[in-house]
Amino acid sequence: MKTKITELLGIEYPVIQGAMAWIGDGGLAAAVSEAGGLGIISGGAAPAEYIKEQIHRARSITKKPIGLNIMLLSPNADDLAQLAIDEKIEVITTGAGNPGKYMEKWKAANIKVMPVVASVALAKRMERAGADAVIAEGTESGGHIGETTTMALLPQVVDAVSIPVVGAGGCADGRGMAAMMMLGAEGVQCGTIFLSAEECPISDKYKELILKASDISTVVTGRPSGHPVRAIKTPLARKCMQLEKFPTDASLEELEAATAGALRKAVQDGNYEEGTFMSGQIAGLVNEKSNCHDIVRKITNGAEELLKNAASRIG
Ligand code: TUI
Repeated sequence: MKTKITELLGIEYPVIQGAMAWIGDGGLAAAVSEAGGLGIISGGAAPAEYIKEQIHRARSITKKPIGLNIMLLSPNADDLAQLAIDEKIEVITTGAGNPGKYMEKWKAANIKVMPVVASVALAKRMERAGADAVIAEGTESGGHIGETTTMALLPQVVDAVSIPVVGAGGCADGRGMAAMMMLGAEGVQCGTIFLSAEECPISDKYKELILKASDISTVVTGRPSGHPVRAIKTPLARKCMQLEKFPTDASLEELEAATAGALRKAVQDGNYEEGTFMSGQIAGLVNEKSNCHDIVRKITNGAEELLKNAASRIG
């Protein structure tokens, strides 16, 4: 499948694995890249030394391009920004902020840069700053999110910039990919579907919650703190919802204490009571265990068939 994104990144299928903190390690990223998509090692809040190990791990598994996501709220963002250059990472994606201050040195190092944006304004700013593409991420996504849906955001970003746009938020199969391409996307970024991959290093409990999820299983918490996060409705998410109803200094402090380290508790320990199990709204469509190769093929084959036969829908 050839699009502006496969050409730009030198990959076979325009399917990018969404960054997932504590989850997107060298093993998962290498499996997605080896399948012909683009695997993304997820910096999260991890120290540079750990991420360097994951890059080396991925390089030992695949010769194909690998991406690194830099979560801009991380205290280690500066270190990871330099690590990507030192380790000759092919592609950088960013999240949760504006990576403008790093753009010049990344471009000088010949790295392809694709910031994740949740608004038209940031997409335009990123194009002016020299981004090679943008990833327009709708509020259907898991983790830290913006306010606008993929259906509304994607075509508006496509109209606002001249660089290629990748769609994200709500895509787990060929229908989602075909829909995003009809809205003008040159590729898709998927996170939640990769939680069902055997190469994905999450606890059994996390996997079970995703496979059992329905259309209404996720909730958004964290709005009062300015960092809304979508995750499965578990005991901790319910507690956050309760505390957020009447935000006070004391309840916000309690929230911060309860959510600190909660993603790690979900990913590594499978702690149902105290974990934050980040997930997109499309989890209801993720019903079986799979692997990265089959996931990438199923999404792209499905989209290809739908797009090729699209004319017959109105015949
Ligand atoms: O970044 C993400 N998803 C994430 S980051 C993350 S780790 C985290 N956990 C708890 C709280 C905060 C972070 C988990 N999931 N997606 C990309 C994304 N970027 N979504 C929204 C944004 C965003 C929001 C505001 C980007 C820029 C922005 O404003 C920047 C500016 O200066 O205008």
